[in-house]
Amino acid sequence: MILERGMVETIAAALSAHGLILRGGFNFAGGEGTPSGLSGAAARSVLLVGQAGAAPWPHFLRWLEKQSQPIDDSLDRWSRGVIGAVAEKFGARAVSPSDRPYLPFQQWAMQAEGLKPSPLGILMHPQYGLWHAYRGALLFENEIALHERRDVIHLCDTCLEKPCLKSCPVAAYSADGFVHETCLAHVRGQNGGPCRTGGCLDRNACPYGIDYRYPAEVQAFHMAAFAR
Ligand code: B12
Repeated sequence: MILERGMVETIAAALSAHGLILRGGFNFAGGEGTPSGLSGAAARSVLLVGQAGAAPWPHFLRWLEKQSQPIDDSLDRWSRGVIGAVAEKFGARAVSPSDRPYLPFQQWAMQAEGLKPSPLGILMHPQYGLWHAYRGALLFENEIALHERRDVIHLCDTCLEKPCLKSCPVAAYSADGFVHETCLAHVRGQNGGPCRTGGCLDRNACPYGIDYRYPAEVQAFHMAAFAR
């Protein structure tokens, strides 16, 4: 049985009630590395769930305010709850970017939306720039009827200045990749205040997707989780 487009649209509507969006999907070619679906058999397709800008943030905060005790990994917990409920309704298995062993979310996103990595490792989106993320995925044991994927302009190819590689005081991102320890030591240290309160300076230096840039409060939340 094929998962019809109408069903995909219904799933998208259910997610949008929480500020989440469908980030495309694809049918697995099969073979090694194919994750399992709800019954344990190999999944035939995946729909990625994520966010553009900080759209889920007010929904998440409303949920957080109702919790009687502090919650570890609260955004993950909220995402698992919301996406898990949608998965249950539509007969899918929900997975999270934080599940271990890590699932290849960025590779899936490249396949689903035709995105490519920016010099920071974060995928560059033609509209959202670097201000988007993945909160989960729905794995189905049916194939999905999907629109043909359109070619996507990779904005980093036309960006000559590359301010994203020039704004970090400790050059944690360079042509050689991301040096996690250097970034972490700086963010946690005496001079890391601007990163802690306003987010990664390199990411904020990107000229694309400005309208989707996460507010400082949201960036501080993610940075605190990163630096914990
Ligand atoms: C482990 C991890 C990290 C580690 C990377 C350590 C390492 N060198 O491997 C650390 C802790 C450094 C990290 C940091 C960040 N991460 Co991270 N991370 C992950 C995670 C959970 C697993 C990656 C993985 O191993 N996947 C398994 C492999 C098989 O899958 P893959 O698709 O092939 O993985 C690719 C990525 O790992 C990528 N990669 C390797 N190193 C790094 C480093 C960075 C900074 C990024 C963004 C990607 C990246 O290259 C792989 C090859 O394609 C993913 C979620 C996921 N499940 O993929 C998020 C993920 C890649 N991270 C993400 C983000 C946004 C970040 C941050 C920029 C922001 C944040 N969350 O705080 C920070 C950077 C800090 C800063 N300066 O702001 C997003 C990227 C979204 C996007 N738009 O592309 C993801 C997809 C999580 C999400 N919920 O959306 N991350």
